[in-house]
Amino acid sequence: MLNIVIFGAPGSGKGTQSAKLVEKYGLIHLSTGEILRDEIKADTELGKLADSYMSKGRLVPDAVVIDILDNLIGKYGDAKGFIFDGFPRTLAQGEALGEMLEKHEEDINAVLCLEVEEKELIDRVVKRGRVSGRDDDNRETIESRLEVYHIQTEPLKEFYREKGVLRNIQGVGSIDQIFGSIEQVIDQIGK
Ligand code: B4P
Repeated sequence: MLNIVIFGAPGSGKGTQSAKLVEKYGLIHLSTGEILRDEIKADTELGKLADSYMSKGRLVPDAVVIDILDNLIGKYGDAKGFIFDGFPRTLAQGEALGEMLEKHEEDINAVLCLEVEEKELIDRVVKRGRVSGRDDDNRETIESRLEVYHIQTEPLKEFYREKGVLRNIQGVGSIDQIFGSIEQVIDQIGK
């Protein structure tokens, strides 16, 4: 299996590059953001809980997202591999992902860290907010999402650097240029 984590601040292009990875490598795309937004749309109990955090730019509790992922990984036993998009977002989620994959004798092959400066992130998310209808795509919420990212999510870079799987990707440029850098990393893994 080829297991990739696509990592970066909100608006760094994780969802955008994941779509290209699915097309080229046939991996299963697991986006916790998308899964939670679907629950909100369907007005489920989980959706109501998620919305109370997401609309404020906060993270949904670890136990909730870990449980969702654990169930999904088990369902795709014959997959070529996974793209974990927006998960893990805390050290506890990072530890949990390692344990989930270990149960299936799998591991993370690469963590692709999309590097984009803060001003560009804010511009992208505010621009997306004009068409996405997402409650969390506005200037005020993006500022708290970025703060949450720096405090709760960024420590994962060191966690994965120590494991030797972190790969920095320049996340500014055309979508195809960025994908070209990602392809190079995957070719080096040689899976
Ligand atoms: P996500 O859905 O993961 O939202 P994101 O970080 O904003 O998305 P992404 O980086 O994928 O941006 P995109 O490609 O669309 O999470 C939303 C919320 O869900 C979180 O804030 C949290 O509350 C909750 N959540 C999700 N996972 C969780 C977890 N594991 N634990 C707890 N809570 C969780 O790109 C952004 C924009 O930039 C797009 O409009 C795109 O068109 C544009 N763009 C992309 N690449 C570009 C490029 N190269 N140049 C110019 N524009 C580009």
